[in-house]
Amino acid sequence: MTPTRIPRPRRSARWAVGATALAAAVATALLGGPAPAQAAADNGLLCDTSPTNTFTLKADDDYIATPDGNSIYMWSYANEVRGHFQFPGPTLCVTSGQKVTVVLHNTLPEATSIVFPGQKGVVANGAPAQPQFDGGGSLTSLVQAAPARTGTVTYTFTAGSPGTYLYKSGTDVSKQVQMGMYGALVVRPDGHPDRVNSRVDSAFSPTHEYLFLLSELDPEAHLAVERGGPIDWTTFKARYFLINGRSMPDTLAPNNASWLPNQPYGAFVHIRAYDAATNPLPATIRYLNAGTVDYPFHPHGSDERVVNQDGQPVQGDSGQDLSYLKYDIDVQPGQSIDVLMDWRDVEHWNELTNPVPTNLPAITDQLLVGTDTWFSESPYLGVKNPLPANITDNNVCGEYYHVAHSHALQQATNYGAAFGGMMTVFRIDPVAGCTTN
Ligand SMILES: [Cu+2]
Repeated sequence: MTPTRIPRPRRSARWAVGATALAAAVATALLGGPAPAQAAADNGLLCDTSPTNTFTLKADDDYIATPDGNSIYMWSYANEVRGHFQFPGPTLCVTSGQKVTVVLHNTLPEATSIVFPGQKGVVANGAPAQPQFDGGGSLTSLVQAAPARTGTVTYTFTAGSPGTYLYKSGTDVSKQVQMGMYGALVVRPDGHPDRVNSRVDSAFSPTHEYLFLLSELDPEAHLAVERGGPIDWTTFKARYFLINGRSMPDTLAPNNASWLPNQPYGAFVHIRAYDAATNPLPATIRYLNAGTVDYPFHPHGSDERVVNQDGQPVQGDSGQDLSYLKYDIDVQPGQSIDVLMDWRDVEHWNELTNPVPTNLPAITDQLLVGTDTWFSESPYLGVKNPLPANITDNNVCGEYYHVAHSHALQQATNYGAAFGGMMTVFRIDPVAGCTTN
């Protein structure tokens, strides 16, 4: 289907009017316009794979868009097979125990490199990957680099313990990582791509796998680099907060949205309520922090089960399950946290509360759109009440929506305007599914 452009706020005031407007904007973004809500293929983790586990990345520059109309100069990676710049870099999916080759072609005006934190025995151009120094003994790079403009370096390693990892620049790290030089590496258990790690109880629904690669940027730093100058770190202040390279509401747009050509990865989560018979497997969300501060991420309405951290299962010495339910997923710089998430107790809700009476609020609490009264009261997972006349109903099949965002609310902004930034939406379809889309 052809994606519909999500309406964008043109001025911050639209985002400063509180939760009602946010809910309206979310619903409009998800359901407004002629296109139906997103199909499963439009969201979830997109993997770059290779039958030989060989990836060729081009370090390059281009621009990204922010929801408030800004255009920001970036450095990042293109998968040279596709040949298109993207931010963040391609998500590389490999299998634990297999040899991985990453060829880096540099087109940037300075040397660059890739480090693979968490991977052991990395080889660069045939030699052990190790820090590089100039003739005076000063560190020039954490690992062998590709020289400026036309350089190439080849890294190989054996994919380690299953989980989620960063790959990122190891050269002039503060600058180049701020400029966008990072991506995710997903290592899958051998023979069980449908598990987070080697444990049977880490199984997830393969069509409900999500990556939340969290980061932030200061456009002034990017402007300085665009003009060929240094970054003034004394005045650095992050203004945009990103999931997979996008800020809310762009996080809701589908993967490969045509209007975000350099930001192919969405962050909209679309699941179905747990049902032992028809939907027994949870979704998985892979949280990964490419920034320099903590991101206390939390979904609304449901805990998530932490099963893997920094590429290691959450278990005891004898293999006993130590996974735990958590509401706030506090992701620290460089850290990865893999969780399982499902939506439970729906049967209970159905018995006791469905259908929820639909009572119109006072006119002053209604959002007026054109000549319609636009009213978004949720039908509460499954049973829709008839709405009064002249009401625009944007709910498709009784599905439920929740925001999920950084609980550090300054990170839920776009250049200071709330709400935006590191925020997305979870959509939960009723147990019976949603035949409308
Ligand atoms: Cu919240």
